[in-house]
Amino acid sequence: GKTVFLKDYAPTPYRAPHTSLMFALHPTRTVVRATTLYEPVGGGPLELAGDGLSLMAAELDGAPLDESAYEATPDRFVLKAPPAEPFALTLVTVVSPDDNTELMGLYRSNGVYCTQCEAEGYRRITYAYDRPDVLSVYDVFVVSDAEGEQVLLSNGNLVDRKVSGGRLTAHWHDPFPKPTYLFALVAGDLGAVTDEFTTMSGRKVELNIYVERGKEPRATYAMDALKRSMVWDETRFGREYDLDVFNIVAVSDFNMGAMENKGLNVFNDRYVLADPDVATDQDYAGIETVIAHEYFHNWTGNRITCRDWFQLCLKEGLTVFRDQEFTSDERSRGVKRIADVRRLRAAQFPEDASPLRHCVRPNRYDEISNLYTSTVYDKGAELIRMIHTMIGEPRFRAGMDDYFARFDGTAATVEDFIGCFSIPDPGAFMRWYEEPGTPRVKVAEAFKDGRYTLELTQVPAEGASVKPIPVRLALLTDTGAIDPAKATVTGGEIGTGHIVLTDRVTVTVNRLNAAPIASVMRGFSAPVTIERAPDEARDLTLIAKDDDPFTVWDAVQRLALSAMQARYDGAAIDETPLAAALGTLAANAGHEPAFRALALILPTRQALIEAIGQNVDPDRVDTAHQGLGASLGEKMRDVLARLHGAPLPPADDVSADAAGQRALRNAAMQLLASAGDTGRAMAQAKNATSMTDRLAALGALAFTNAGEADEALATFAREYDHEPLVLDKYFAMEAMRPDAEALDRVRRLMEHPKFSLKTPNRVRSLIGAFAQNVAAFHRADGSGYRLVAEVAKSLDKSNPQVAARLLTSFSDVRRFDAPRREAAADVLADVLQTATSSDVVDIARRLTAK
Ligand code: B3K
Ligand code: ZN
Repeated sequence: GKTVFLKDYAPTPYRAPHTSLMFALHPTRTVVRATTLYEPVGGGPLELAGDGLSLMAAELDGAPLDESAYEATPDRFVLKAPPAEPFALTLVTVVSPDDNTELMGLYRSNGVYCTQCEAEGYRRITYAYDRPDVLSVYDVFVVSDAEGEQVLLSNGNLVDRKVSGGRLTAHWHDPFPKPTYLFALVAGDLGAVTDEFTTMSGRKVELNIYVERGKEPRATYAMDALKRSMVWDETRFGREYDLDVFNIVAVSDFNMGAMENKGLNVFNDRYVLADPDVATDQDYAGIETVIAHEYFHNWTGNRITCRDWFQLCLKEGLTVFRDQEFTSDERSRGVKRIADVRRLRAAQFPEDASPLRHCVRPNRYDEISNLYTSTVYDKGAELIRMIHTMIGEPRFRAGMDDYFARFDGTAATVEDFIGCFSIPDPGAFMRWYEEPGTPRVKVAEAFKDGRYTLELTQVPAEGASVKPIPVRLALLTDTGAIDPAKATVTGGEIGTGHIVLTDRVTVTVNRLNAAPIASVMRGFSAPVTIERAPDEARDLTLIAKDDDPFTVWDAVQRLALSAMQARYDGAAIDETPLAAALGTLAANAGHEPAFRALALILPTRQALIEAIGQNVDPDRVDTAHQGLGASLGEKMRDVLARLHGAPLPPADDVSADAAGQRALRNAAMQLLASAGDTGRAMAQAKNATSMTDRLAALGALAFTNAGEADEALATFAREYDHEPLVLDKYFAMEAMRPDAEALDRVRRLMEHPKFSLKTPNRVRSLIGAFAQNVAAFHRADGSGYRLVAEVAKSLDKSNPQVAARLLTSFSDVRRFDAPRREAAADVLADVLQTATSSDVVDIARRLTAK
């Protein structure tokens, strides 16, 4: 691969206003006849991208091209001297879907033909300007000679479907110009759930979700989520769907979650299929989110796309923000915010501090597939959220309306987007996009002679500059929050409900009887680390009195994390006050069950590792984590037992409320199991009526190393041997068990008849989960590193994207001690030396760079 730089961006010398594709489908010899209309803008040679292609024929305006007129290699097609007037270039290529193990371009999953083109998969189908700023109207003819009922799909509206000469042809027309990465085709024998939606202007849209035959009943929740997404985008953003039909197809072999191809979304089936027997509440929530996310891309991504891949966050960060808002409106805003912060802290903050760190809008890349990161998606969404916080919903909505009005039908940039919003200092705000790293905000407080001062200081990440940080703040007293009008603020811009911090802000309040309690960064108003002197009394007060779900939860996290860290340091502190506060919070029926459940979940091992910072001993991390669980479980035994004894909602009630009730019961069960009370988990593992409860019970046994775990898991595996998505849960749980056998167990499971390196879901569930098992992956002898590297090396040949993703687990090795760092460095050096894919080489190179 070659490094691509943002500064080198230049438009193409030809436009491609129309593309006509004809696919004669065949498992190993699919013939693709592509006719593209090119219009000169600048002129000169027409240089198109390919990837492993073989050209069968080339025609210009319908006449065969002389071989001297062009140059064709697997990776490139050049028409040396194109006509000065618009011309039609026809290129015929042959591809083999069955041999496509990379799952990019045209491949088959369980016998179903499907495509994945983002970011650069289209060039594995035919030669093209395979870049997002070249927009084309497509006509696609899908031809199949297979027997039986064949579903033949592409983007847009169906023009015609007919049988002639024993062959079935479907003609699709997509009137909306789109880049190659949004092209899709699906063909095969599939079942469907069908519904209808009437848009706000009264147009009827046919909705179909295609799944493996027999699994149709499992697609009804996805359909419901789709219709709610369509309503929400109309209400919240005024955005209406624009084609006559919206199709979703679920496939079992897919590199990521799902893909927003225009009018034809293709999904990893784990984000479509659900019923309470096989899917957990978390799975339902995941389906709702991903269905919404891909649907929302129709406007943010498809109608307005990206000028180049450096602008990826323009569609991804914005669309994540939109799906977060959807979930907040549909479920609980407070709970959703906490869930998103957990994810950001667990994935993005570590990434932003690792050798893989990059800007939300990077200015260079070696392999675009490796830029689909938590930084682009989740931090990208945080940047949008800060704009929203700073200008408020009405002005945010006006900015979005302006963005849609001005850029519909174009390929835009981050600057185009930012220019639509009336933020105070857009130039300063752009630094959030252009500099990596997590800023820190230091909080210092003083109280003397009735005068309270709060000082906020920004400490930029290494090498980065000061940025505008919206800080939502409340000063709590016994008689309520202090009226902001009574406070004096210096050094920062005051907005509605927030202060914009640049270098330093001081908030002063006079004539007070006692120091207020500062609730800082309410709603997690910016993606920063908050640095505050430890103060147990303050955090206990916040837990008891604050009314912002995030700051309450964060106070719990702070106390639990310092207790855990004290254990790690061998200096356990008195955990009674924390247990008491947590018990009261968890039992408080005035809070939503889902929120109380989140409060009962201990900070992750990852959080402890980050807090320790360097020379981490993974075994002590495990001991500290389990020790705190045992201690809190013991101290809160009565409350927890009552919570676990609460009435169970019906298994088929998958609403957010019911899910919250189950989550609370199960969080209580988990802590009780940590304290040695595994009896209830055993009973629940046997008698559970939902997968949520079943899996929670198994987890309580497995994650506390209960003696009963082996047998309970074996029973589970036998029972669900024919349910791939459940088997994935089984593999993941075995891989995550924090006992000494984890590595051997994973090696054994790699020989399991149902394990396969060909299915990304399976690889992620066994090997990806193993890499999250702190003590096992970071074994002192390096055997955990070798296992993951071995798998990555073998996937480097067959599916480089999945291989590269696995390798990113190595990015926090630098937190561990020298022998581990050296063991990992050896393993990575070997990977770098033997790897052939640009995906793996790029990650290995960055991880080993000095
Ligand atoms: N846009 C796709 C991700 C494509 C990843 C390509 N390697 C899914 C999404 O973000 O909606
Ligand atoms: Zn997306």
